[in-house]
Amino acid sequence: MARNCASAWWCRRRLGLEWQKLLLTYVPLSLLAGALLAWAAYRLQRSRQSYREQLRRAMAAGEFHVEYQPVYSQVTGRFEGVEALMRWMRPGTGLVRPDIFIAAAEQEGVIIELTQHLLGLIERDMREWDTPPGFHVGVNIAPEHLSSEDLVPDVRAFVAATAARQPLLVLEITERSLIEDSGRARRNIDTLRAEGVRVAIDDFGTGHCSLSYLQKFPVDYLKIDKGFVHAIQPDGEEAPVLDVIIMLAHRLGLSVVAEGVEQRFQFDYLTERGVAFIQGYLFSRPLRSADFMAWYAGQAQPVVPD
Ligand code: G
Ligand code: G
Ligand code: MN
Repeated sequence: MARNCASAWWCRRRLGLEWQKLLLTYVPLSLLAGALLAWAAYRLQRSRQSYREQLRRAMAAGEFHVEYQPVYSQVTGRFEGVEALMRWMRPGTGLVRPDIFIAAAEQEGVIIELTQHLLGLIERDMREWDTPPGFHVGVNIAPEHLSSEDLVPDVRAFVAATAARQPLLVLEITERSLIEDSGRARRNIDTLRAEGVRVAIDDFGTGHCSLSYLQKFPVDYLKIDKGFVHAIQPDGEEAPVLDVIIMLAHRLGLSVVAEGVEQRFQFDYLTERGVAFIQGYLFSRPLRSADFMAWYAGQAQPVVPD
């Protein structure tokens, strides 16, 4: 090196310039690498954070809201209730599908907490409503909650908190709840029905066949899954499985709620067969509380869909 350097001073200066060049190239690069590493570590930690913690954090952060889908009574020609459907708007991700986060909450043992959170959100929303006494409010209850010690106090707290509106609470339970019951679910249902709460079997016909359970369990409504409604043909051809379910429900003294009704011909088919309640996009999608209130205010007169 000494041979290339004209003087010691020049040599030192050359060396300094080399270092400067190195620093200018590698410092930003290493900073970038560090940032990337930190981001990767954050992502890893977030994905390792259990779903349970993520759900709890989301509840605390207020990321859940409720949408309400109106239910039409063909007996009165009015909207006599809603089904409450939970929604998770996750920052950075968007809307998480409820079947995914509900299933995760069930697996991770937080479905009871999540449903308690839901009940609190409904209570808050209902303070703004002006629905008449007896307005149906359907809430989906998971099997674990139904057969827990929490259900009766949770429901009583909800009824007390919404006493100003006097809603008729409808617990929507699945066929799975009936099959897995060890006795407590039945006792909970008996207790709550005696206090004026009603029970609906949700998504009927999609789970395991529970005809024998239907006879043993005291329930009030049977909600026909939208799959059967979508089997109705526009030409009026018969849908035999649907017809049998409707007849069975009526023989058992249950009112029928049809879900997923999108078309007028489906509405006609169902009402001709005495289906009392209709829910679906034909009338309305699930709406946020404020949108539901505005929509409901416009429904003062009985309606018949075109
Ligand atoms: O609204 P929709 O597609 O988005 O709901 C999908 C499924 O998630 C439905 O089967 C519905 O029963 C279920 N679901 C929606 N909200 C709740 C809730 O609050 N609790 C439970 N247990 N299920 C819910
Ligand atoms: O709890 P349950 O599985 O019944 O929830 C009802 C589901 O059906 C929700 O996911 C809701 O968004 C959806 N839904 C409501 N009305 C309609 C409809 O008219 N058509 C279809 N395809 N889905 C509907
Ligand atoms: Mn439901």
